Amino acid sequence: MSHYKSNLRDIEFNLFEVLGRDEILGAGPFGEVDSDTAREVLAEVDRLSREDLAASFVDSDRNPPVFDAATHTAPVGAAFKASYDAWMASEFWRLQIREELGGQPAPSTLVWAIGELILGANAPIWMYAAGPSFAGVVHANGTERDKRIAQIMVERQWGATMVLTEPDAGSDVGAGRTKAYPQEDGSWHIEGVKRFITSAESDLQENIMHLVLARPVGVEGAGGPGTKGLSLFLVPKIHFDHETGELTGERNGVYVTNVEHKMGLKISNTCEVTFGDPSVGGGEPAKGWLLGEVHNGIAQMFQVIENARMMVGTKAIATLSTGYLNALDFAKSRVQGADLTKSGDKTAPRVTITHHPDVRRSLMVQKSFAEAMRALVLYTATWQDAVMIAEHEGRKDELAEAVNDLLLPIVKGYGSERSWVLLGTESLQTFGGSGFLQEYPIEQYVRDAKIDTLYEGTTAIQGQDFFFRKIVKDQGRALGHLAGEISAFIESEAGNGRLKDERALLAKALEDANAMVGLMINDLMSAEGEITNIYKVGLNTSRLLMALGDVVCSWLLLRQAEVALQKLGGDPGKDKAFYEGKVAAARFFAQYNLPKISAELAIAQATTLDIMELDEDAF
Ligand code: ST9
Ligand code: FAD
Repeated sequence: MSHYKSNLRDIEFNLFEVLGRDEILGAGPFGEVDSDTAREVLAEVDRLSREDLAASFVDSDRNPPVFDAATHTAPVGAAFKASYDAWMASEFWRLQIREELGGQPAPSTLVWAIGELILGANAPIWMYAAGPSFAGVVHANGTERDKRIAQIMVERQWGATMVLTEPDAGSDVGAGRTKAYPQEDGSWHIEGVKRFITSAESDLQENIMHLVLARPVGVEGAGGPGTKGLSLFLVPKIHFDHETGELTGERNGVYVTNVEHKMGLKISNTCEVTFGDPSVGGGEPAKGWLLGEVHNGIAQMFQVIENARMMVGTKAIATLSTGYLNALDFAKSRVQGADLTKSGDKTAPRVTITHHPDVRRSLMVQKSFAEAMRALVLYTATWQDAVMIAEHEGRKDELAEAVNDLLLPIVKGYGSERSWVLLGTESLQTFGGSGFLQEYPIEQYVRDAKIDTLYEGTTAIQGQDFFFRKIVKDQGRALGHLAGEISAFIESEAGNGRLKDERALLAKALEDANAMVGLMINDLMSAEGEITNIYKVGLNTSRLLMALGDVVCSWLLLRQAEVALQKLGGDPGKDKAFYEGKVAAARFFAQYNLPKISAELAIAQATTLDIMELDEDAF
């Protein structure tokens, strides 16, 4: 048995009993993937994840790749390679790929359901295997030349990277200094050093395509300051024939010059990459090709980033889910202490720790958050399904695009923060001292999940993106729509009287969260007169992200409870305990989390500029 404990029953409950995905499967853009196929795929990916992919999880941590500075290589090791090969051989990765690139498109909801299984079992497999998905962005934005390159990337299953970060340009991508010089043959020479680049080296693929942000030099109308002056270049590790895809064997001047030693996720190579340095490798120039022959790098890169932010949130949530299920198993068998009602009797029988109120509280915290955030991922993906269906029908679903955009920082920022914290404070804690040991997977989960609050934009960046871009710039349209859906649920008879108290809690929480948005918009407007008032907004952006995350998650769980109550009213058969668990989790989440939003509002209302005015020496 591997470390990974999946929850396929809950995934299927979301997809088919709550989100009605049967209705879109087997039709429109998803003609080749009907409901039965989707269920078969889920069952097989579930097995594959628990067995073949999870098999190398521990070895990948204990035997991480070793960087060889002489050859600029960092091979991943046989155990991980076997897991990676098993995933690629399954061909299920094609469900994320456009048809014209050899894919068999499935709804995003199914893709992220599968994503949870892979990411929970062994996340770096998904990352190293992302080359064909990157090819989708190359294809969508490319010239005929680039479209052919995209096909080659899929046909030959190359790896790919997203190359933004530099030593002095992390959150502030626009501070990047890597340059691109135009060449007479239409190519570009890239010069600079990037750092922290995921999957920039391994022995898993014959070639790696780097998608690099660099600032063009000497080109009118391009290369200015900030992110808008960045362009996106396709820079292969090894040169190849752009028609046939055959490697020429000629090395491009892009070399990995270091691989970081990390707290976790060690098999995922995090690389310093040096471009066009005459003293590195064979001193070759780093040749690149401008994607789409247009200088629109940051917007093109954000197509990758949006997908990667969804991936990071899903990874974190998947880890919390398996963390919880491991903790639950342990708690059911660990005998310690007497039942609290018999604590005065020193001869009372010892009980399993699931009998202790504080352990029950902790298990329900884990269960309710893991299931709420799974619902959040899959609900977000329903908006992506709508975007895909609209595209297929030759229209644009602007509402679906905007609501998806609004939800992404919640998936990434809220999802990673809640998961990382709960894995430590609850899942690991359930094991007592044993949780600290490498004998159990939780300590690795904690180490592997911490990165999720950091990369793809830290939580602070997610909070700012959420408020300034997804609420203010959008003029509150997507938020208004979402709040409208939640209000409709509150005012409905959902639960037939049995969710009345929880709907009242949700109503108050929504009101408080709306008041927080209003307060921050007032602070923002007042900054036109007194610029430092914008600090008040900045002091509350992460708070708002977390508060609205709680509201949305509670609403999604209560929707699930409504469905579960209906099922319990009939003959639930063997699913009785499952549905009772759904109702219990929804009630618990609302009762234990929503009242705290009033306190968060009070804190936001009391925001002053005190800490902004404090001298740095006083910290
Ligand atoms: C990283 C990788 O950390 C970690 C794991 C890698 C694993 C890789 C493998 C898996 C990936 C799979 C991907 C496959 C791809 C498949 C695709 C399939 C379809 N939304 O506000 P402004 C744009 S990588 C959309 O002025 P600043 C927009 O064009 C490193 N677009 O920003 C905008 O123009 P406009 C990750 C957005 O002040 C323009 O940017 N690093 C969004 O100049 C300028 O916007 C980070 O994430 C958005 N939310 O720059 C950096 N936001 O307004 C974090 C901006 O005209 N830092 N744009 O539309 C930030 O995000 C900063 O806020 C900043 C600020 C850089 C955007
Ligand atoms: P900084 O930007 O220096 O941030 C330091 C702290 O200051 C953070 O707490 C941050 O929230 C805060 N902060 C910074 N600016 C602001 C602000 N304006 N407002 C409020 N708070 C702020 N990058 C790639 O391009 N490609 C990759 O494949 C990739 N993979 C990675 C893999 C790993 C394992 C790691 C560790 C990083 C990876 N990154 C990658 C880089 C990653 O995206 C950055 O580390 C991240 O964006 C943060 O940048 P930074 O580390 O420079 O921190």
